[in-house]
Amino acid sequence: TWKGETKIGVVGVPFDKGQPRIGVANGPNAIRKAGLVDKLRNILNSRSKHQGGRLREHHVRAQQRNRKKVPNMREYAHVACCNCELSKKVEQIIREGQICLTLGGDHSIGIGTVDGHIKAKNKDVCILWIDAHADLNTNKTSTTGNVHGMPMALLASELADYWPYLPGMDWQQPVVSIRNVAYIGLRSVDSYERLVIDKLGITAFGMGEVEDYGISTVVNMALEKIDPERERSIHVSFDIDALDALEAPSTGTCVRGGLTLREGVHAMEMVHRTGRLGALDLVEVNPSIGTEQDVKRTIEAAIHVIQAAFGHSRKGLSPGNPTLPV
Ligand code: HAR
Ligand code: MN
Ligand code: MN
Ligand code: MN
Repeated sequence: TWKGETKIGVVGVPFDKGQPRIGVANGPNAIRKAGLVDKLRNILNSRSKHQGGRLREHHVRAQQRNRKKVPNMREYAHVACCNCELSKKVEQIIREGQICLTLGGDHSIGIGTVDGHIKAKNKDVCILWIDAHADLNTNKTSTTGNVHGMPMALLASELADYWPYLPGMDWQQPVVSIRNVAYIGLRSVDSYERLVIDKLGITAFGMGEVEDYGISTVVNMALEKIDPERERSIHVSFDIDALDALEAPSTGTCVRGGLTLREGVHAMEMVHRTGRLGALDLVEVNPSIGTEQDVKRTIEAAIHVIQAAFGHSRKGLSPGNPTLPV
């Protein structure tokens, strides 16, 4: 059920240092330019008599404040600084009673969004990580040193002992139990990531499971695993590369054979219907990759995913003030 007072805080994070390709920092702007905020306001207005004032816009644009280095973590100091600011922003937004929508930026920003969400909700958070990749490397297992392949490993309490001391990241404690995390859409998993998933028994629905069960059953099974009492605040971290390369070509590491937009939208509609979405990240949209058409298609896909999460209905929305023209 929709509560009239639903509020949204939108945070743009033009951050690209978690991966090597130029352009992903322009993701937030490109998504906003395509009309995201108006579309979200329309959804809010159609759901309530109170018009306006329930969507706020924010930006996190952190400057590197130290030169600390960690082996095999590229641009470590940038990642640490940006996420520190982002965590505080997300925490504040959620404490104010808003659902936090974060626009990336690369997926290294998931460190800060999940951390902020957990701090605001005192740990009672479960995570749906919708991605082609598991993002579960440590600096010892990563073959690239790109931190966008590491956020889940930084967040998981079960992996805390596998990290060295991380200077400037003391604010971030690995407080998420991996038992409260489910993956959907995996199809490009490194060998150490697979080892960790199997050893720890992480709930992971790859494209094979989506094929076997269908997206609806997969989402239900995932939520049943990570939120059996149906009481937790849900954090969805949606990497646009979870979608098939044909649906979302403008992203740094696209992989064929992924989710259709229909499946992505359906998953988000189901999350919306729980009434417990606490935060949504939409990351890795890179407007510098591909043709103009590719970029347009990718941004449209991102917007459809976001709209579904906030209650847009493919069945159509009734007007806010329900009077029939006569
Ligand atoms: N697993 C690879 C690495 O660690 C690739 C990471 C891919 N990038 C992402 N993450 N977009 O979801 O470098
Ligand atoms: Mn630098
Ligand atoms: Mn990712
Ligand atoms: Mn990915």
